[in-house]
Amino acid sequence: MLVTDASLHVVRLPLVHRFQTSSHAKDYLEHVLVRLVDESGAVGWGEIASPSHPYYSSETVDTCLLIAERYLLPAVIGQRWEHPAQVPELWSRVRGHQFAKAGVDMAAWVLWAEHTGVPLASALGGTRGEVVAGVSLGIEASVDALLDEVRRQVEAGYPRVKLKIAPGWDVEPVRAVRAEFGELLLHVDANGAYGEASDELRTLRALDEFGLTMIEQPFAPRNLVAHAALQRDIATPVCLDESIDTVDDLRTAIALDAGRVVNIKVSRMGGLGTAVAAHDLAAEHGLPVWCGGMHEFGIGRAANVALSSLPGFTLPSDVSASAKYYERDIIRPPVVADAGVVTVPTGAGLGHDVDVEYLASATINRVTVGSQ
Ligand code: OSB
Ligand code: MG
Repeated sequence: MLVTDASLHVVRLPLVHRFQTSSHAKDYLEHVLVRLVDESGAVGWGEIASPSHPYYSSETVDTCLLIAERYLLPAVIGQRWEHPAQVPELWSRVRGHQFAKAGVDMAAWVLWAEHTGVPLASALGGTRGEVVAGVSLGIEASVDALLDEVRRQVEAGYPRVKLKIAPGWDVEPVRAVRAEFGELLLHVDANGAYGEASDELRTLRALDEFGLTMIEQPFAPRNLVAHAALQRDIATPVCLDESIDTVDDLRTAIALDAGRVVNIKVSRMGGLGTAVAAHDLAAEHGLPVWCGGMHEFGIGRAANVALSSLPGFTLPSDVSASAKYYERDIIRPPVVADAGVVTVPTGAGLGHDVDVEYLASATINRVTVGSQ
């Protein structure tokens, strides 16, 4: 394939429910959509799902736009490739910037899968026709408000709920949710908000008694040693998210036994090819994985569904229906979940159409890169 033209579209969608994590709160999200056009005029879309602020990773919408425009797209345009796994080699000199890379990589996979006539899931090695979705709930104003939200999601059929925690919002909400929902698959995600002071370690150890499926990213991303020490102390699996940007990070985490579950996020790992490689490595070591989300719009969400169809994704993924986040999504049909189960599309490529008219109306900035 030969990409001749590309554009970057900053799209803003309002969230149906305000989302608060240990670091920030959001009412709307802006993601950068990547449109690649090949010499025959075929189009492939990808999504850069970076948050606007550098609180989850060091990237932002602005840095992604800059890196994609100045380095990634110029590296791809005019270069012939046979398979999307070759595309990251074109920008191998660019260090880091995983979110920006992930969106361009995804567009290349979608372009190739559509051109070749295979579903994205099969192109990635997916084997499952359905994937199980879980929901991720932010920090709420009160325990009662959280219980209402959990009830709403359980009634919608989701079999797994993840709760964001932070110092001061941890044991009490978890105890309350566990008391009302004894059987629910429940896990917590701290986004690195805990330190190694003895009171914070005590709190994390106290979470061991609630039968959680995992405690996700309690400590700072590079602090693998603290994760390994906590994992030695508790029976609940520690899950790594922000700590794993590359397959090498995963090898290090496995060597240190720093976690017994891996959250594989396409965005954080720089693309679909790396996510598949991480899945394969985890499977070799018997580590269960699940696909994490970044509140993706439909394009990134559909790619997460495709990835989650690989056999090692044995835990529910963050691929809840578009409607949990957005009144109207930019793909048709939107991603839908039936009793917490999402059907993997069987059509070529993404398996959804991009709603270009709605996308245009929600676009706040557009940059063109290419030969014309
Ligand atoms: O840590 O998984 C996270 C959203 C933004 C930043 C970090 C995270 C999240 C989520 C989103 O939990 C879950 C989803 O997309 O459904
Ligand atoms: Mg997380």
